[in-house]
Amino acid sequence: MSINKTLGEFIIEKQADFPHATGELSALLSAIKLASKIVNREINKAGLVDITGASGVENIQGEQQQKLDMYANKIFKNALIARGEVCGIASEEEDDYVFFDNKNSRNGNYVVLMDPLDGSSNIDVNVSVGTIFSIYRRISPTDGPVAIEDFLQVGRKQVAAGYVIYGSSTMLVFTTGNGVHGFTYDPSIGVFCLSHESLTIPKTGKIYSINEGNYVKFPLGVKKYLKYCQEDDESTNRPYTSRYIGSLVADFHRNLLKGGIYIYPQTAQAPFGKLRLLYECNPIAFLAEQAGALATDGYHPILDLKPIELHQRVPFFTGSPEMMDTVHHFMAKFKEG
Ligand code: AHM
Ligand code: MG
Repeated sequence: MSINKTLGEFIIEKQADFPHATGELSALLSAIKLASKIVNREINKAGLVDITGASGVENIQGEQQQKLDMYANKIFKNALIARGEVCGIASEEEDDYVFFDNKNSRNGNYVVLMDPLDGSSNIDVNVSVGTIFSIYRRISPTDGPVAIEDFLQVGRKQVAAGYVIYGSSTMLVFTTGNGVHGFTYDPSIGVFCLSHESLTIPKTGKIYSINEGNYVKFPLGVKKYLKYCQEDDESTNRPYTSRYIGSLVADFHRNLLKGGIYIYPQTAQAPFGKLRLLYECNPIAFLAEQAGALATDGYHPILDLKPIELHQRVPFFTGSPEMMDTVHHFMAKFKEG
């Protein structure tokens, strides 16, 4: 039996490739690794103990927080506070950004933005969920408090990003701007092992992922593209297959491995779509581009959008480059308004 490199070993080995190789980013990634193991343990108990279901609390966006949303937020926050490299976080589950105003953390060089448990409404029915994280270097002076500008940096400034998928197996997939690498968790020894080095998305695929229940509200370009996906054409492998889990991390992960496209578009009722630019789209877009995929709002690269507020939403299109070229063609041709 071969023994794979562990995530810890990989991080140390690649430390010199990191944009600022002081060891701080390695320590920060270790904190994320630890928190994800704890969250994984709790998710695995869902159904046995009273940790599923709504907490009775709404987040700032008016959505019901699940008990596990709040638990995961606390675990990731505590793991990051404990290390000292991170001076503050912004989270889908927090109303505002949080300054880690303690001796250990306040001078930290990094901020972390996260969706601690994405797709959490899937937990009650034992479907995959994920954690998404995004790491930036702080731009405010280290002798003062962290500032909103630290969190509203353009996505291209990310120094690392990744996700944990709590699925049939648990995986941590991340990039520091030198490719995308995936590690599968071996629960028997409590270690993430390198299983998918230098992941690249197939240039095209057969899968489209979108919540088709919203079809009548979609922009014309998306409707036309969906019809294109469903038409017969042997030369382009159509009709495509529709696959939608409703858990961004799981839908993206499958498409990354198999080739495909994921779309969460704007509608007349939700002109910016549903997904959050800072906690979901930017980190996934960084991974996507590093894996040879594209990620846009239907027109512009996600990583070039200048954020204007923490909980900002944005239409999200990501996937195999040839499929993305085609959807861009439809979006431009049938642009409304
Ligand atoms: P959440 O952050 O509240 O869990 O919502 C994000 C999730 C994504 O994981 C998923 O892609 C999307 O919401 C599904 O939304 P819908 O049920 O509208 O298709
Ligand atoms: Mg989410």
